[in-house]
Amino acid sequence: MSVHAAWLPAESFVALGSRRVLVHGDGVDAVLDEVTRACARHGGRVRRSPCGDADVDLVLALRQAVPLPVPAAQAARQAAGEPPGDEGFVLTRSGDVTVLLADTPTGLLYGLFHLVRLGAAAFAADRPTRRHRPALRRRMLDHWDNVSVHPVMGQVERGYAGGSIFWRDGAARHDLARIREYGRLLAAVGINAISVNNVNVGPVEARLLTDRLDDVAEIADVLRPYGIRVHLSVTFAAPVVLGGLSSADPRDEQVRAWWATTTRQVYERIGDFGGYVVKADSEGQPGPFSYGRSHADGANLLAEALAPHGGVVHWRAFVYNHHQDWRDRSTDRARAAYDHFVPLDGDLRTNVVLQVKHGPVDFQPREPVSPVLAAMPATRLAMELQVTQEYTGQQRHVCYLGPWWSELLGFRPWQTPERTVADVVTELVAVANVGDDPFWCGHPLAQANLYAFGRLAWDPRLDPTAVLDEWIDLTFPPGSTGDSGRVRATLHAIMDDSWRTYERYTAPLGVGFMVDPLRHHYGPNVDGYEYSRWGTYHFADRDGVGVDRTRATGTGYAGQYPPGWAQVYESLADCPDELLLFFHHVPYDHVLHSGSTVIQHIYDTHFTGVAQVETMRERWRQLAGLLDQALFERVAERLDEQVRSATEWRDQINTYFFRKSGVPDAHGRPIH
Ligand code: GCW
Repeated sequence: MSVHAAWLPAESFVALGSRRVLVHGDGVDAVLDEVTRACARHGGRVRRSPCGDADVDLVLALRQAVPLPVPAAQAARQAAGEPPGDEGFVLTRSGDVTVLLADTPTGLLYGLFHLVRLGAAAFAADRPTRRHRPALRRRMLDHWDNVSVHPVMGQVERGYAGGSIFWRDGAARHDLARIREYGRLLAAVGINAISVNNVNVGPVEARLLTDRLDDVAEIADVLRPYGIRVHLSVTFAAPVVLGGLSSADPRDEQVRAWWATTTRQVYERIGDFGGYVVKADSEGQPGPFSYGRSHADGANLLAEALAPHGGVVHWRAFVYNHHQDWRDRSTDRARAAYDHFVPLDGDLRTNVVLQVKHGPVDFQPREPVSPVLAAMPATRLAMELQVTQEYTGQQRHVCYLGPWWSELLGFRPWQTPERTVADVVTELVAVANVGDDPFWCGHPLAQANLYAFGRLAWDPRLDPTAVLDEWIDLTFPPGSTGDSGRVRATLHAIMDDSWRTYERYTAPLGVGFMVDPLRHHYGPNVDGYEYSRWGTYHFADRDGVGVDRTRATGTGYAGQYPPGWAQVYESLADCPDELLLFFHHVPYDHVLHSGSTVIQHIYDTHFTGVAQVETMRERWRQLAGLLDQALFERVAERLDEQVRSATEWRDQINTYFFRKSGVPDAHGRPIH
């Protein structure tokens, strides 16, 4: 089967491809290529200027390429004001011509994909002038792809979409056509950076930095026209592993010289290389602690090597003790990133980006926002999201994450209206969810998560339901379905609330985990991590459940927030229901704001969650015959699994808590 077109099917280019289009400026090959293909397919005509500008419907022009075609020159005068900038564009009308102006080829390409999203509306006579530019400067995907197949984690760590599009069995795949298609999809949602290998860097992967650099350069060459810069995950021990030095101590002159030389060589090969991504002193990866140095020493070492070339180091804040003793109630994994990094605020070079997971633990479907994001004003921060659905159904469950990310981005750490998380971070990074699966993501509907990530990174204030609507319209355009109105309504009914549905049938009230360690975090295992070394406990006993993270009687984690939230989370009365068990250990008969007790809430949400998944499946089945058959079947098959898995979650969680508490369900439903 050929690779699915995702949100760029040929039909989505009808409005553009049926017009007379003039492209103006140099270095705009990617734009020209899109327009040429669209026009060839839909009967339009493309011209390269200068060629006279009579009889055009659309001009796509670089502003500085003077003389501009007449409609573009007029439009430029009309739309004078703030320049679009490196990645922005202006869309306007000049007489009966639609004009797109940008300062760079990438800006023009982003504008072109905006036109595709607008469809016929881009050519409406009364279209107002609008300027567009991304809110965040870097919008990045981290691939956790291994070059060699890892004996436990496979080709892609936490990958649920087949193999890697870059690597297979220890070598580069050289499937440049596929990488190019990927570049188009990413550019269409505004993603401008990717790292091409796992943050857990094995011996083969380490060599991408040196003797395997050509493989990275090849990917960079293919993605460059799409405005995407390539980054590399490197091992902190590289000077030892690759350079033959006896140490990787950041204060050692030889180590610094090794990084400087190696980095210079990278830039000689890839002039616009983005920089390094580093997971250090985390889950077994080497780091500065081995040499008694701080993470500022470690990050600055790499930043110093990258600085002369304009590169950045993404230094991950995911540092915690993964050999914890469950008997020790004073250590709290949630505290770790703050405890390690906040004291370093101001000590990191300006080309260090501290990459902070959105929550304090590990990409759970519900966690509070990491307090690190509000505590490092002198540091460049990126928030890290997980598009790959490690803890949200592994692309076997429908779980549209747009609403969750939108909540996180809109969180107000100081409770003042002005500053949200989106205003504090300079970047958004996410763990990618694609593989060599024909539908890119295993679950065709998981494409919406990748789409939404890009769109929200471009503009965090977008309404996630509207973003989903965009995705539906592009992916299932009228010509491709039997009844696009019905398809759209059904997809909204299935997906809009699917993240909350997932939350309902999994771990309750923000307590997290309860996933099965043996099945790679898939499916329930309530005590699977309870006596482990990983620091993710729920402490359920016969009287109650939850983690006391208050200052008064618990681990003190609640005190890591600015005063307003610190108080809210500290207080049993004020703590939001959805995070109650993240912050408090409470008895089963504790009454929530919703009016329900904790135990009854657990039963109710688990019964409701499964019923909702059954309804999703039913709704999907009603689309039979209206969609591409292979896509229809793939989703149908995954919904069967979602029903099975959600039922398993419901029964295990309900039974577990019934056995612990002895409290029956108020409605007498079956609990095993
Ligand atoms: O969520 C955990 C995953 C690991 C991952 C780690 C991380 C790449 O289970 O597979 O390792 O997070 O973010 O580094």
